[in-house]
Amino acid sequence: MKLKKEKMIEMYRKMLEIRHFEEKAFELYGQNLVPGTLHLYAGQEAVAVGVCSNLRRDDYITSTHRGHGHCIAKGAQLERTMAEILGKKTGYCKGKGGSMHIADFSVGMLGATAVVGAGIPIASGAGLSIKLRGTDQVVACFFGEGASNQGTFHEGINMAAIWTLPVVFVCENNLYAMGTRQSRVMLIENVADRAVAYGIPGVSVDGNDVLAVCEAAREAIKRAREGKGPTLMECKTYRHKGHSRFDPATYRPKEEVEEWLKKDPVLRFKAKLVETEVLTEKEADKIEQDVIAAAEKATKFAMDSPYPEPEEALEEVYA
Ligand SMILES: Cc1ncc(C[n+]2csc(CCOP(=O)(O)OP(=O)(O)O)c2C)c(N)n1
Repeated sequence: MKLKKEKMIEMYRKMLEIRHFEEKAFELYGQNLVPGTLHLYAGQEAVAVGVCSNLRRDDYITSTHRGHGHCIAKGAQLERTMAEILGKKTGYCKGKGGSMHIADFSVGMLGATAVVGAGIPIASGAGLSIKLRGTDQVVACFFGEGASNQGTFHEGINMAAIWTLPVVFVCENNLYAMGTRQSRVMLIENVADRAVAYGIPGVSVDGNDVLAVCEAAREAIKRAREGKGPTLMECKTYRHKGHSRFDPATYRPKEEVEEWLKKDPVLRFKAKLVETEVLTEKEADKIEQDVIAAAEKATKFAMDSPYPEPEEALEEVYA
């Protein structure tokens, strides 16, 4: 696949944005400034960016409890995303959603959800709405391999398959659902193999290679946009940190963690861009410095923003 230089640089910038944004959020969590918890996305950036780089602004995504990376990849602003994580009034959901329930309809981000697997039927519902309205939008639905053992996976994908809905189901297989290793709860290695049960294509890719993810997603999204129905795409990846902020992840062998850290998707893409002379080392570093400054600016915006007033607690809350 031949991508334009500008496109690859943009993808690199987005991956860095997610990484550095999260490092700031992690720091703020340590200072007790983040209400609730925070599920880190570091290590999985190539999935969100590889998929979303093929999407239009009016396409949709659904996300998980690990939601801010998807949100940023789909085009959400760092400022309002950070404000939401800090529970501030200027956040996308006026501080009422936090990291696990963040949504930004203006960029087609239909929402993160704390309920594992809950985004899958929502994605199929959005796909049905596209079909009924007769537009050529598509939906990318992100979820983990743990979620693929939920009933919603079967129901949501089967429905999308029989109704030929324009949905790309993106399983981020990071090997662990909290502390449970995939091999303890699944007898198959590739979640993508489950596609055969629904009569749809299944594809498994290196989820730490943003170009591989981008290429596989491009095919699947093209297929969906042309009205040919859903694809189940599995991206093999790894989270660098524990399940959520305070999980030391001692259930993972040290050697395994070290092996995966060597495959860091951000560093790998940087090396590729330098090696193929898309960027010089110096240009790549300049982009990173700019992104660090943007993450600092977003943090300042969020810190300076007010909390919602107590009397606003029930406003705009659906019941
Ligand atoms: C329906 C439901 N069951 C259990 C939980 C508790 N829980 C939160 S995250 C998680 C693991 C999810 O694993 P996976 O889908 O692989 O996503 P990952 O965390 O690896 O990104 C579990 C079991 C939940 N939030 N919702």
